[in-house]
Amino acid sequence: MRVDAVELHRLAIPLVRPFETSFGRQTGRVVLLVRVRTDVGDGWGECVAMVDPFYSSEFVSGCEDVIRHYLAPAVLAAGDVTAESAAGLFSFVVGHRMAKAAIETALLDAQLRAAGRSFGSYFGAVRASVDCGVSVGIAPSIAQLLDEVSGYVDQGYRRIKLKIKPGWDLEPVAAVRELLEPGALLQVDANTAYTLDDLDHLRELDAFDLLLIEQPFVEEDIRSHVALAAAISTPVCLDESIVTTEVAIDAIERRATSIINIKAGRVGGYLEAVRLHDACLERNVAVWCGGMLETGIGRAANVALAALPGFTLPGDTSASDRYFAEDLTEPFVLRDGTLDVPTGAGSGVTVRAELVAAWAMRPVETLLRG
Ligand code: NPQ
Ligand code: MG
Repeated sequence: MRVDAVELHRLAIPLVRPFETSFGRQTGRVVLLVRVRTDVGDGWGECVAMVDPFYSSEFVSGCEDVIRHYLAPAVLAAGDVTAESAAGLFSFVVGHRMAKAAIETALLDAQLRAAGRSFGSYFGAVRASVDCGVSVGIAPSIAQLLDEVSGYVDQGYRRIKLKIKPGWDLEPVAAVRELLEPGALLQVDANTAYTLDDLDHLRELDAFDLLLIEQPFVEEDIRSHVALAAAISTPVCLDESIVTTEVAIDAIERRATSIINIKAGRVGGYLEAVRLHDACLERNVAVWCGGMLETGIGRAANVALAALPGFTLPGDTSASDRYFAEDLTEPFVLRDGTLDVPTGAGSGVTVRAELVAAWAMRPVETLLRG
């Protein structure tokens, strides 16, 4: 297809409740959307970067700049573009995977809409619905945490993930484990808040029969994850560290991780996410689909990805109302702890133009051909 324009939309969307992690407290979601306008129709992509570089080095303004000055000009200058050719077109830019993923996803949406094919069909989905978990932020008190978790259990979520940090770990985990039914799926995510000096402390989590502990140490520190995995019985799962399929294979072979959180944005797009899934499946490493507080645009693609055969654990693919009172698309609604994989062409969801306009932080920036 020929890309005639790339649009950058920066939106601010209210959250139903603040979301606190070891790296900070979010009260709203600032999100960058990319729309491509092509000779076969339009496509949308959602950039998962946060407004600040706290989860990863990427952030909204950086992504906008990279798309504006490098990625969009590359796509606009190329005669014939496909989602499959995007990674090659972008390879002259080092890193910036979240920015690359957003524009590649927009291209894939346009291309599949034109072909009448869904993301799920294209990725290789084997399920019509996916098991959903929920990520629960650090709360002001244990009582408030239990209140929030009870609400999610009542809604039917099939797995609870607690955000932890030093000073908020054993106590909340013990309290939630006690609250849940025997055998309920429970896991924790540290977002890099610990160091290997905390090894003896982290070993105490073994008492709670957790599914996994996610990313205790910094992104680049594979060695400490190897040491922890050898010293505790709780499986170690990497999130932030996994930036490509090759890095994942290295981490698996070194036994730094035995379960992987797949986020398409973090690895440069859904095509790479499918490759990563395939590499894990081949090595018998269970994977699950992460979440980045996506609107319905990104959520639709995540749910389609989570329908692949290797996604054997419930993901952070929560319902729209976990984060937003109103979603940018038709809402994703939990049914018996699952979300349906969209079947319509492309992402299968429709972007609500009135909300894109209402939540816009600035005028749309349109990058044109020639
Ligand atoms: C994780 N997500 O798995 C991330 C962290 C995270 C659902 O736990 C704005 C944008 C706020 C992205 C807060 C979940 C965010 C964000 C947390 C990502 O580590
Ligand atoms: Mg995580």
